[in-house]
Amino acid sequence: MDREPQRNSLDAYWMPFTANRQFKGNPRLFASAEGMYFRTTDGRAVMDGVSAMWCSNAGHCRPRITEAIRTQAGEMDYSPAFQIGHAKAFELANRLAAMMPGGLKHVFFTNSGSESVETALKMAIAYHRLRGEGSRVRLIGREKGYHGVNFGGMSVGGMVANRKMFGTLVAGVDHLRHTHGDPRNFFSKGEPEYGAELADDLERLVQLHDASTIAAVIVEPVQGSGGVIVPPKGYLKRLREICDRNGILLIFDEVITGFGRLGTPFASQYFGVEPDLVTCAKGLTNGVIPMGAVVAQTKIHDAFMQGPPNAIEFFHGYTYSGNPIACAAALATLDTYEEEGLLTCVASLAPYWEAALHSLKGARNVVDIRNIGFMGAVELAAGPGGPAQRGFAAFLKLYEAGLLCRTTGDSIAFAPPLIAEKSHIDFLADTVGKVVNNID
Ligand code: PXG
Repeated sequence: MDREPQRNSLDAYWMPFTANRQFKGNPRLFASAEGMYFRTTDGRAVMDGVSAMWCSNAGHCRPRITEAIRTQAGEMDYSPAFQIGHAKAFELANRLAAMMPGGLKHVFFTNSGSESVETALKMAIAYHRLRGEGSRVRLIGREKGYHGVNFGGMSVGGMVANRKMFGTLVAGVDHLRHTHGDPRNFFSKGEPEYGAELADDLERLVQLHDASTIAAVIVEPVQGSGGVIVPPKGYLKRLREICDRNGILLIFDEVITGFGRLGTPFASQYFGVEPDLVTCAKGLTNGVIPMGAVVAQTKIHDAFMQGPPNAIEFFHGYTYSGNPIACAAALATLDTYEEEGLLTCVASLAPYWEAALHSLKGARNVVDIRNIGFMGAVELAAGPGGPAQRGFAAFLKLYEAGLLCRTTGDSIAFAPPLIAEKSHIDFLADTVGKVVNNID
């Protein structure tokens, strides 16, 4: 049954990353979802242009996943995460490791992208210490990066609004410059030409601090929340080389880019760059049940496996690490991806997606368009009311027009479910064109 909360009952729920007062004055409520569409409480269909929040990669209410959750809930609802195991957690770890390149073979479960990031940062620092390089404690992130909202991720993150209210953050963190905004790269299709040398910022930080103090660099292979910022050609390879030369671990935060978003299982395969640690979440369970994971290179895992056999090797974990219902959902999600070829299908439709998005060049106030795989952003010039006003207006008008997107500042971001067909892409581009042309 669809239930619409009374106006006067909206107050208690303090909504995350939401303009609460605006929302509560004019609520947007979804009641159900299927495939490419949500349905609102007043019965309108809204096409999902952003996999809900970059997570519903296989589309909504996929029967296999729903059924797996139902069955698991009836069979074993919960099992302790520490010192006890259950079969599905091991099966899932094996399946996930098999999807990864090279030596990324060991999986640690979390419940979100934010927790995956904290876990990876802790692994990196502890790894160096275990190898007798305890001075390597510095962490390097990147401007405009998003690594979740916990203290470590917030500290290495580079989105100003997410950081400025929360004090001094974690000490010993530095940032590479972001790669956005070179006018020569505006309207690039896929990876932009210019800016690989921005990776050399890491060399400068090595000069400044000395390599012996730096534990790890964390980057999103493609910055998602920052507004779909695609790395310049050669940038990630260069970062890898600098890390290698200086004994610094490279962490890819694949919370958004994982699970087929670029037409390969992970972005690491797309760019041909193998990191030391990969963080993921979202698409791991198709967004249905909270779950994340960190996948570590064997050398990192093995460095922990020392000391007396009864000793706990890594003092870290969550009550819900490897939760049985989450594992069941993830296994059914991976089955769905495999059966339908969803981890690679984007490769064939990406050119169509690219052309559709770039057809919006010339629409009102559009100053840049970026795309890669099934990700894309249409950036509008800031309006007279200041930054982000026009972006938010676009979000609201697109929603009214039956299309869900996300906005960051004045960039409208898209990441359709991987099941999207040409007709969905056409609707998306058509709707964006009409809406944007009607925003002052
Ligand atoms: N890393 C990356 C790269 C992310 O994109 C997180 C970590 C944190 O994940 P959790 O599960 O803790 O939220 C994210 C999350 C948006 C948007 O539209 C992006 C995220 C979440 C919600 C909205 O930009 N990314």
